[in-house]
Amino acid sequence: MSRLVVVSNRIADPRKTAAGGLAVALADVLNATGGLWFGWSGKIVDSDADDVHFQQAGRVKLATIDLSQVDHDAFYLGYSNGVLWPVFHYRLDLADFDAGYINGYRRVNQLFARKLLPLLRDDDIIWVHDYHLIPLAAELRALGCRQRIGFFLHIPLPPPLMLAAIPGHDWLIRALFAYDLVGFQSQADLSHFAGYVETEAHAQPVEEGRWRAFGRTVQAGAFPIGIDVEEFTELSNAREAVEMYERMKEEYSRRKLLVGVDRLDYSKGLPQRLRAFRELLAKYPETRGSATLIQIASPSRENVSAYNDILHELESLCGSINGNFGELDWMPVRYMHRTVARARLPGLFRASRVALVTPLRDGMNLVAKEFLVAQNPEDPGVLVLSRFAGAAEQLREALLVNPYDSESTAAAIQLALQMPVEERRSRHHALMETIRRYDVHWWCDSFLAALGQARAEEKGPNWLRL
Ligand code: ADQ
Repeated sequence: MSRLVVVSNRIADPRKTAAGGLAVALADVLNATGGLWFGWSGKIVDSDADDVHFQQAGRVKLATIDLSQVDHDAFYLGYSNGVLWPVFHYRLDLADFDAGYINGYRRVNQLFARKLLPLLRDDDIIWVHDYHLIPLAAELRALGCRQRIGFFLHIPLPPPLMLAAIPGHDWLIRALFAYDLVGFQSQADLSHFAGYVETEAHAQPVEEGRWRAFGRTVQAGAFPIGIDVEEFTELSNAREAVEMYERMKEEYSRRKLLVGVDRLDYSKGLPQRLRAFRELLAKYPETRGSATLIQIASPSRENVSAYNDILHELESLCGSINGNFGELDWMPVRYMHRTVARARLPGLFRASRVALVTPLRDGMNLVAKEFLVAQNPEDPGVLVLSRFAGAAEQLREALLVNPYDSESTAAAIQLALQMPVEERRSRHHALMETIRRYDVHWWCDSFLAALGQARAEEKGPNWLRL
């Protein structure tokens, strides 16, 4: 069995619960093959970053490099989170196309390639993750790397014309052709890829899921990411989650709880969600005094300016809803700008009648799946899910909403609050079948199986030019 090498911007010690489902899932296959996980250490150093730091986590070797301040600012804050993140989430208005960022982005990808190459063995299989590292395979190939390399994009891919707004978009997409397999979260993303390469790069579809352009052929497919159902079920039954559940049930015994758990990010549709909740209170008076929304938004990328704007907008919306609708003995919204320990999340989910997962755009959204797994199947809560989350392609029995439309979202929330237990059970049952079938192990196995079969093609050095 070939050794698996995973490359991502950040890495996690797979043995720790806080690492979450993805790290746990990758740990299984990394462990089985005595694998290597390579990424940024999270440290910024004064001088040029040179050393690779090693750590052993069970059978898995963790290898990290540091970044200089200049590289970090251009690569991470500038290009990855100031250009790719907003554009890929359809927010051209928030993108900062400062020309310098792309050079930093390329420089750090070259650094990753230079530092990774000597650690590779001939029969390794390399799996690169996410938008920070799109050109990594091209940089590795330029150094002579011949191993099989797959790429998975965790965030959405926007429609062709929106992609075309990125200066250097042709270079970026061309870089994807250095991979043997490119995976997306949804059919929508895959169709945007096909649309882009066929219209902008005049690619020829060679056969199902394969395109030829730039003198290269690449395979692409949709591999919707799942969660580790067993791990999350165990977490739900563990002491911390049970205590959390009991505490919430006692505290809110007279109310119906609605829950939102997100990173604080403009893609998550938080202001729109609060406006829909305000609409619910205004339009359905019976919800006043009885419905409480707990919104947790964990701090994220605080040194990117668009994130501060959303923070202030949220605080002001919560304040005005509580000010206008609150009573001495009832606060409609409880908003917390912090992270909840992963071990307590399932307790919060289980105590909630409704989850509001209403991003404006999301690659997948794992909170939607975690909420469902945490429910009591006999008396489950209802998922209100944005049709613009990748998860909506799979979770058809959720109440799908358009988060831009606060009136219809409010109506869906009201439906969720009133839904009889039989309907809640049957929807939950159907959703759980999908979540179990397409769990994170299915995702991992099917991606790696497809990568194993993807016809590797000679990609000689120097075919990628900026
Ligand atoms: P994220 O944008 O971070 O991930 P998401 O999938 O919702 O989004 O969450 C990932 C994990 O973070 C989940 O396990 C969730 O429980 C946890 N989490 C989120 N908010 C939290 C909070 N406030 N406190 C504690 N834990 C929190 C990116 C893409 C997604 C895609 C994932 C995986 O943007 O679309 O689903 O990668 O591919």
